[in-house]
Amino acid sequence: MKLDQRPTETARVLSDKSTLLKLYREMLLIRRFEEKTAEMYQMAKIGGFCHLNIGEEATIVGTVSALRKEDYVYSNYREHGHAIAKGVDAKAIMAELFGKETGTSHGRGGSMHLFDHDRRFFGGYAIVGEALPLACGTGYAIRYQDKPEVVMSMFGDGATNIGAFHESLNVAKLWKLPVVFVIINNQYGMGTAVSRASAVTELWKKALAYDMTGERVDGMDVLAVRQVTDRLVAQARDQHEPSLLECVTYRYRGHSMSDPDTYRGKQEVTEWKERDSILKFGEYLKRERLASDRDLEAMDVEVMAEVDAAVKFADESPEPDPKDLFRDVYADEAAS
Ligand SMILES: Cc1ncc(C[n+]2csc(CCOP(=O)(O)OP(=O)(O)O)c2C)c(N)n1
Ligand SMILES: [Mg+2]
Repeated sequence: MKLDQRPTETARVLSDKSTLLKLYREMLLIRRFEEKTAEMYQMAKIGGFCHLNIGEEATIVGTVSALRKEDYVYSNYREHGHAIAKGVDAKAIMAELFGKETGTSHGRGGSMHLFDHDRRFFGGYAIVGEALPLACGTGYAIRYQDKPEVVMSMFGDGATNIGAFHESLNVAKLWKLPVVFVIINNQYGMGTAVSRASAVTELWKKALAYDMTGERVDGMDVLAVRQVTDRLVAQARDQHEPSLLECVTYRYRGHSMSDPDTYRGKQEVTEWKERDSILKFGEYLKRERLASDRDLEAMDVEVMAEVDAAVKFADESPEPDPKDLFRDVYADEAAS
């Protein structure tokens, strides 16, 4: 499809009832999954670091839903929702958080290292900015093999101050790599506000240094996010032009499960929650007569059952066998 036909295509997609309800359901699934994850963490079913996506659902679903099955996603350590949006099974994600053999990484990775080759969800990385050069590598492979595929690289505002971010944008533009770089600007990197860490607070402007398309969107509005992402994905696929998209959003909880969250005012958190993306999108669906209160409640019950089933599966799954401790350490062993 030609690039100039895309806006019409997007408009059609965004007025299609089943697509809209699917977007809502995915946002709800991420919310309920993360709430349950917090509960399981507090019950010590999950150990180690654990970062939640609560508040960022519209950004995640608006961006990832614009991709095709054969496209790739590289994420960071706050990635449970990104994996769900890319179609990774909630059961396998919960099992990974529980450290079980049935998890996406056979219980070896945990919360920060989800990975699903078949779904082309390529991690899950603990180091800030670590995955951007890897996304470029995959972008390079796509160009080299002349495939109609796209890579989405997702990271936080804090990552835009890391050297690898700049190196990646430079090489992506120079080599015309089909990569959409997505900044999830949730206003903070751990306890540090964006304005205290970045000389430029409108982060999309960092694209200008590399003569790259830069966009900023309200990351609490799933349809706005999807609309702009559709355009950038088409640009990457059809013209091999990379881009930088800044989604302005918020995380309602602390940086991780162990963050007492003392660096920001309660009022600020309340104000963002009043703009909650799921609430607002639900109101939109009702206003447009695409769903009733009862429809949305029924969907919530269904989603919660899916999350409960994921917990049951994780709970009942076996621990990894100690004899397999060294399996998958080297690539040739993984292949055998
Ligand atoms: C290179 C590196 N430096 C520091 C850290 C410690 N660290 C972990 S998360 C984080 C904050 C990053 O914030 P941001 O990129 O905005 O993502 P968010 O957590 O807000 O989603 C920091 C500094 C790290 N993991 N890697
Ligand atoms: Mg951040």
